[in-house]
Amino acid sequence: MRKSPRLRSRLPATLATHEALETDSHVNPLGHTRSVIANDHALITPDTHVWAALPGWSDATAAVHISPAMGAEFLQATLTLNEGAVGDAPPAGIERFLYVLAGVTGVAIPGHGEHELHPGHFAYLPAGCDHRIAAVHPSLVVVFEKRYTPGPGDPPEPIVGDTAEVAGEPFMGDEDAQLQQLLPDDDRYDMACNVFTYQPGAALPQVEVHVMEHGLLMLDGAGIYRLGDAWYPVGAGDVIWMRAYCPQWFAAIGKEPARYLYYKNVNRDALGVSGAAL
Ligand code: UGY
Ligand code: MN
Repeated sequence: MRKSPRLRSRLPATLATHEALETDSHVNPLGHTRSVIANDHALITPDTHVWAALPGWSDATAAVHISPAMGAEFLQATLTLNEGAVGDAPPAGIERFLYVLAGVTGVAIPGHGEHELHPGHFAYLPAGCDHRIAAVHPSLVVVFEKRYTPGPGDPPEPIVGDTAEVAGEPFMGDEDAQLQQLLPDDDRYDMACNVFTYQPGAALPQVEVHVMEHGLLMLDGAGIYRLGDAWYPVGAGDVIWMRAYCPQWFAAIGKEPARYLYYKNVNRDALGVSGAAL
C-alpha cells in the first residue's frame, strides 16, 4: 500500500489488523491471494488493494473495491486521507455514506453544521447536498456511493452519527447476532448501512437469496462467508461484494466477536418505478 510514512506512523492501533494484512502482501512472492472475483460476488483482500488518486479528492489515495466496472450498482472505496485532505460533494444525483475507520475527519454541511468524525462515526450525505470533507488528522475512511432513486415520499435528510450510540437489535431473535441500522429505515432512504456483530459461533439463520445487493467491510474478527457455491475464510480488512440474488451466509469463528459494516439498497420496488406518476 502506498501510504506516506507520516500517515502510517500516526494511524491508531485499531487498524493494526488492516496494517498487518497490508504489510503481509509484500512478503508473498508466489502470486497467491484469497481475493476472488466471480460473476455474482467478490472477495477482495487487503494484499490486492491498489491505491490511486480519486477525482473530487485532494491529498488522498483511494482503493475502489466495488464499482459498476465489475457489475455493481454502487461504489465502495477505502480512502487514506493525509492531514488537510479535502473531498467535495460527488457529481449531481449521487448520494454518499462516509464511515471513519481511523483518524479524525471533519464534514461541513451548509445549514447542518460542521462535525468532527472519529472512528465509528459516520455521515450520510443525500444527493444534491452540498458538503466538504476535510481530514483534521490523517484518516482512513470507507465511502459508499450510489445514484439516488427518488421514492414516493420526502427526500432524505443528511445524518451524522456515532455507531456506538446506535442501539443493536437481535437479528431474527438471536441475541448473539446484533444488527445496528445506522440510517432510518423509511422510504426517504434508498440505502441502508448497517453494522452486524456476531458472537463467536453465531451465524446467519438462513442462506439468504435476495434482490438487494451488498458491499461489505469486515471490521473485526473472523469467520466463514458462503458466497454462491463457495465458502471463504474471511477476516478484518476483507471487502465483499454480493450481487443481487447471490446466495449468502456467514458464521463467526475464533474467540472474538466478528463485526462487519455493510451496504444494501432498500425501500424501492424491483422494477425501478418507485415514485413514478401514472
Ligand atoms: O441485511 C441483510 O441482508 C443481511 N442479513 N445480509 C448479510 O449479512 N449478508
Ligand atoms: Mn443479505
